[in-house]
Amino acid sequence: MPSFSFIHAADLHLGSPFQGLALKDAAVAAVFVEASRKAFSTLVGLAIEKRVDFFVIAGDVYDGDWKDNKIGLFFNREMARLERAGIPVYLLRGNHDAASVITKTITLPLNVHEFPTGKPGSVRLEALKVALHGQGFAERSANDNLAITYPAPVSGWFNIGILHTSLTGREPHAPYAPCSVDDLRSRGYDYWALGHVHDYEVVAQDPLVIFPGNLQGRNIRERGAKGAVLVTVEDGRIEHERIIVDEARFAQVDIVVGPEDDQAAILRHVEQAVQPLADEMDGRMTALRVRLSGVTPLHGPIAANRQQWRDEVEAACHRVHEDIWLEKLELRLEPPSEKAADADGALDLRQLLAEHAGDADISAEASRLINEIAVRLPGGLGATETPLDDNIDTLIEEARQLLLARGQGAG
Ligand SMILES: [Mn+2]
Repeated sequence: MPSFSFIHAADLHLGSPFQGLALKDAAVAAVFVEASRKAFSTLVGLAIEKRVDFFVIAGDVYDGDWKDNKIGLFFNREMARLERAGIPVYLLRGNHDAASVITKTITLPLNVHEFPTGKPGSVRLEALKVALHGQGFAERSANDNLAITYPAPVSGWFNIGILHTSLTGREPHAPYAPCSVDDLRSRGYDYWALGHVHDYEVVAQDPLVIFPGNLQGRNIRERGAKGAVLVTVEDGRIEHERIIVDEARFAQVDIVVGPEDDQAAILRHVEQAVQPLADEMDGRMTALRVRLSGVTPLHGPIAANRQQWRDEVEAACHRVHEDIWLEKLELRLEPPSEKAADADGALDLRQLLAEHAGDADISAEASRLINEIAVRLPGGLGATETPLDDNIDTLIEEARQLLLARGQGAG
């Protein structure tokens, strides 16, 4: 069997809105806005440099329908770079760029092969003895098990299955094209190039089943290094290696504040917690969420002076590295318990709030209100799956903190 190598990427989400809303600095925000495209250009450059034999994209090239042709023009330009380098591209549509979702088109170069959406299709690369099998999404939701309808392997060849799927479920990703690893195994292929899940994961070894994750984190839920996978096959032996291409990064540190910590001590904790990030960011701009938890008498003053504390925490980050920017200061602090403070029968706000923590009705009502507000926000934010950069529990917790701080102030 001939030796060859290929890139396995997925979930480019070109055109995705940037969700680091708390990043106030326009120059910093601009880096993140451009990051998804830069990351893809970097990957294309590496594919050319490493002279890979072909390039696979397992769905969600686009985040959704294009506002205009800008995104299509960008993708065409990158595909044309690969064409001039003699590298064919095999891709399919995922839930975000399903055939029914994307209404605009730009003619792509002839090196780009798209798998059909109605049924699985196969491509044979005679010279390499490689067969690729794939089926794209016709609609945004694909509820059928697509994998089990994939064709039998080409005997004696290296067979690659390409599929956009959540497998048996990968929270918080929507359950599309559900299937088990055994379903994949039943096809008798050598490699499964999956897409949809945004975290890198080697799901199985025999055969290799891999989610490369997305190329670039787009919000605080997509933290850490991002990239694609370089697969090399030599004498029938498969090696795989992560290729990190993200341009900017999201990260989070959790800091537990002690009751005796004053402001200077808390900021020192921040600097200590941030140092390891600075050591591994490797020139990338980092948007950092700092979460403060623990019991402190400063609970009230911090919540009441949130902006000042936010800026002090960002200043502490900059003392460690000039390119670490605060995405958000998340407060989960608790005041020290006040014994018998409410013995006179006054409303115990804290206890009342604690009783309703995690209440499903409150979550549902909050979700409804947020969605109502989100669709009125400018910039098309309401069109995305998650209008705010936080989950409901975090938002409710913040509301609770604010209420408690005000309650303290009034008392
Ligand atoms: Mn997807």
